[in-house]
Amino acid sequence: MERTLILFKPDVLQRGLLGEVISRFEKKGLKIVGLKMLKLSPAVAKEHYAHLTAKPFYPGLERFMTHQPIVVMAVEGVEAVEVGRKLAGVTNSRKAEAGTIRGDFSNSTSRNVIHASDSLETAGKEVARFFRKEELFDYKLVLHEYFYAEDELK
Ligand code: FUP
Repeated sequence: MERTLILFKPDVLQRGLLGEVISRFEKKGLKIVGLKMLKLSPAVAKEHYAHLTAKPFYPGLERFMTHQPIVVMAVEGVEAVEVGRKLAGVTNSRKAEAGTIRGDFSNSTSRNVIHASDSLETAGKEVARFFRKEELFDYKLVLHEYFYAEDELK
């Protein structure tokens, strides 16, 4: 099982979409193992977007991401990182496929509703960035056996 970090950007709360977007992950069969609301600090924004701090759009991105609360969620599932990226859709929401979260709920490269970790290595760092050990829950999701076959759960 993999864990991945999903972050709901300030536009989600403002637009009243949190429940609907979280529901996409639940319906897909991903197990929520951590969930909380917080205000991103400029320092953590710079760490989270370290690969983008030199880009011309970075100051605007940091302003947007830090001006209102966000929600972070850690989910678990088979190949959860790839599944999370697929559910999210591509960065530019105008190009994101219909049926993806960005494709269905946004129309921008910046106000694009969610972030999803892009590799297993990044996911490990991002889950640890936002959650302390005791904030992550290891529990049995009874319905997992209806989402996955035995061989997939090994
Ligand atoms: P993603 O992994 O899809 O979130 O994409 P990136 O890590 O490349 O980008 C992270 C965030 O930077 C985007 F979600 C929004 C912002 N961004 C812009 O504002 N403008 C751009 O042209 C590219 C990214």
